[in-house]
Amino acid sequence: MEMTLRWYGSRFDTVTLEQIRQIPGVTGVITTLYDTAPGDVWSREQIHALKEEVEAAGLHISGIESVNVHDAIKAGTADRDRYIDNYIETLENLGKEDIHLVCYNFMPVFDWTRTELARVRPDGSTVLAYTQEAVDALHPEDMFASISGDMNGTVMPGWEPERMEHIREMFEMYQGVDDEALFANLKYFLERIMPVCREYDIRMAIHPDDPAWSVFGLPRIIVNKENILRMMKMVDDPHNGVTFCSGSYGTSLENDLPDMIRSLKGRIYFAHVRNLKFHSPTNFEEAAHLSSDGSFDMYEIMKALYDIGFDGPIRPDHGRMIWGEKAMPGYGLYDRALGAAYLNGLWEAIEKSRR
Ligand SMILES: [Mn+2]
Repeated sequence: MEMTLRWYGSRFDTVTLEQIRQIPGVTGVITTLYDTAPGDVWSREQIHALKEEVEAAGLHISGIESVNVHDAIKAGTADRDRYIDNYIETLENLGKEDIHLVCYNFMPVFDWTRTELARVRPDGSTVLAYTQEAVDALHPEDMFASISGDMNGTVMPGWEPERMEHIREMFEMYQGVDDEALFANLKYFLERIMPVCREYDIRMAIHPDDPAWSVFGLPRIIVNKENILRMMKMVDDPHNGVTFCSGSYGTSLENDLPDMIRSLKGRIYFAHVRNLKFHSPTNFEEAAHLSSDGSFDMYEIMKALYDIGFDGPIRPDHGRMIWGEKAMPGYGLYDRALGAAYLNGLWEAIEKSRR
C-alpha cells in the first residue's frame, strides 16, 4: 500500500503540499480539479498543470477523488449520453497524463450527509456527526443551511452552494428512480466507460454511500456486501473496482468490515480508513483513528487489507479538528497526520509479524 493524503488544490485547501510531504511515509496525494462542475470536461492542460505542481513539491498524484458523476447520469435522464461523453473525454485526458485511479460515487443529490460539522467531544476536539433524528426533522432544502455555518469558510465536496440552490429540481429529477433503476443507470454508465478504462488502464473505484441507507427517501445502493458484490458481477471487468471506506460502510453496524474487505479481494483499488464512535445505531460521530477512541477495530481492518494483498493508495479519512486548527471540517492537517502515522504503524507491525 501507499500512504496518501487528500488535497483539494492550493486555491482551496488550508493544508499545503509542503506540509503533506513532511508527514512520515506519505508519498502521494489524492486530488481533484476542485473548481470543475460535474459534467465538465477536464482538459489535458489543467491536469498537467496540477500534476506539475504536485511533483514540484516532491510528491505525486496517486489518484483522483473525485471525478463527479452528473445527476443526469445517475437519474438516467434523456441527456445522459452527452455527460457520459464528457466523462469519457476526462478519463482519456487523465490516462494520457498517466493517472490510473479514479474514485467516484453514485449518490443522488447529496454527497455524504452529516447533521453536525463541529460536535464537541469530551477532549474539546470537534468532529462531524450524524443523528437520524436530526435528518428526520429537516426538510432537504434546509439541510445545507443547517450546516453551512460550520464550514469554516470552505466549500465542502458535494455541498457546493451552486448545486444546493437547485435541490428542489434535483429531487424532481429522481422521481421514479428506485434502487433498481439506480443500479441500471450505474450499469449503463459503467458499460459505456469501460472501453476507455481498458485502453488507458484506469481503475474506477466507487465510493460507498454515506450513511449506508436512504436519506430523504432518495435511493442508495452502495451500502453493503450484497450490493457491492452485485455491482462487481454486474460489470465484471477488473477496471470496475471499489474504494473501501471504513467510515462509510461502517455507518451501518450490520456491515462486518474485515469480512467485506476479504470478499472484495482483487477489486479494492483505494482505501479510506477511519473510525466512528457510536452512541446508538443512528447516532454516531467521527472519532480519532485509534481503535480505542471509537467503535471499530482498526487493527482488524488493516489486517484484512494486508491479507488480500492490497497494494493501492490508502488515506486517513476525516480527522477531528484539534489544536486550534481552522480548516474544512474533516480535512485539517493535524489529526489526519496523526491518522497516517497510526495506520502506518499498524501496517508495519502486521507486515513484520508475518515474516
Ligand atoms: Mn470515504
